[in-house]
Amino acid sequence: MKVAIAFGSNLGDRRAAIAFAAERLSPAISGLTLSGLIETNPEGEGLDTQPLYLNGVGVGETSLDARSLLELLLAIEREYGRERPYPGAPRTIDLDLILYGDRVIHEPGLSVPHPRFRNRFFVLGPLAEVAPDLVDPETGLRVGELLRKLLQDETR
Ligand code: PH2
Ligand code: MG
Ligand code: MG
Repeated sequence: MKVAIAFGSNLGDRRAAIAFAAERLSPAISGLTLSGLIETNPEGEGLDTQPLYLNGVGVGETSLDARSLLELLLAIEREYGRERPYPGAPRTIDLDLILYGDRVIHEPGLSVPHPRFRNRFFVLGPLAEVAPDLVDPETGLRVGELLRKLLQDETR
């Protein structure tokens, strides 16, 4: 299955954290292609005083099922020592499953497509760089189109 995973870090050595995660993921995701990394303002209620994020997206093929892939993402976060003192806290590494092929899954703890990815430049920007033609199964739109829409909405 073709998958897209978002990487984010806004605490500690951000670049090293993302490199570590990509390294750990690569055995499970063949042909893992990592986008360029962009520095972004923290988005979300009350998060605007936090340090800047470094964000990127990786795409590739996996034979893991969605739940196993999610477990792997959480295991890598734990291995890197991510702490979760409160929701939205600054984090050394955040790995989010954005797309799992054309599958739509909304279960406790596992939601793909990621419910907010269409509104997040820090996901769509890097994703459009490495996989502009991936289709969002919930809207039928390609990633490139979603990005164009987001940018249009923001400049209106
Ligand atoms: N992640 C969040 C909340 N806000 N903002 C940016 N710029 N980048 C992120 O990765 C991010 C965020 C929740 O995971
Ligand atoms: Mg996140
Ligand atoms: Mg997360």
